[in-house]
Amino acid sequence: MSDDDIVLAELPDDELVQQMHDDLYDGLKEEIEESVRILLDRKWVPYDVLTKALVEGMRIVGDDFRDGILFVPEVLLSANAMKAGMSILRPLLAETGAPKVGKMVIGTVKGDIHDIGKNLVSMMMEGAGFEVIDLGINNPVEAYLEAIEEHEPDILGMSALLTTTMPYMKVVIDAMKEKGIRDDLIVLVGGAPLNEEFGKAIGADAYCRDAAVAVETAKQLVDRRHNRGPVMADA
Ligand code: B1M
Repeated sequence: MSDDDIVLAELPDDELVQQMHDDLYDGLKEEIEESVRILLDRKWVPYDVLTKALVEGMRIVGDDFRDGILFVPEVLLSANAMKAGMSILRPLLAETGAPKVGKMVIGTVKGDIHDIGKNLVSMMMEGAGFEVIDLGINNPVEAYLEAIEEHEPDILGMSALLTTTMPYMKVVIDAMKEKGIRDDLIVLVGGAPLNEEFGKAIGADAYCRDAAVAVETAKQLVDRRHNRGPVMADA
């Protein structure tokens, strides 16, 4: 059977998810949108559609990009298909009647245009009840500082996917220190080439391996801050 003959709605769940990995690989935006809707109609929870179908599919794309099997134009198509799927899930993941638990400004650093992971973190944070101000990609230090001043967030999140752009996170943190505002907020960093050691070395509060860890870490650190109370003077 050729790909044209496949009726997505007739595939059982496991084959449909497999087909989504293939469609993501081939950058087939409309097929991805249709499959996301089918899984939702079958009562899949949005988080499972996101992680099992989309993120896993993008992991396969990433491996073949690394190995020189896929190239930038193809990966761009995959990224577009991924984003189309994510945009259906976004409102569902953000659907929470809970009061806002905190505010986060997030952006990808200067020189870096990768935004899928950052968008995922934004979606999951919104879903967990945070208000998120997303600065997009390629952000110079000034953009972060202006957003901090304007929005007074509890958290600053930075994303970098390139070994050449990750050091820029330190530029931002150092600028915050210079302005005397570093300790006013929690700084979380993430992105595939980072690790915990790097996060510590640049003076971030935490490195977040993935979006779920970002949510957990954000909740814990915001809680800790709120419970800290006023600092008592020595009696
Ligand atoms: Co690029 N790219 N890319 N790319 N790309 C990588 C990152 C690379 C690892 C591929 C490879 O060679 N294996 C490699 C970097 C090598 C390195 O520096 N170590 C690379 C390269 C080299 C490049 C170019 C230089 C290629 C070229 O032009 N020759 C170029 C650079 C452009 C630039 O930024 N200036 C480039 C371009 C592109 C595309 C435009 C084609 C496209 C981006 C499209 C887009 O984002 N809109 C693209 C893509 C898609 C990738 C891969 C294949 C996939 C990234 C992705 O979306 N992953 C990637 C390979 C890989 O990572 N395996 C690759 C899925 C996403 C869900 O995961 O982003 O890791 P991730 O996010 C996770 C966590 O990291 C974490 O949570 C997220 C969700 O769980 N996280 C955070 C991320 N940000 C966070 C922020 C937080 C917390 C957690 O704040 C609190």
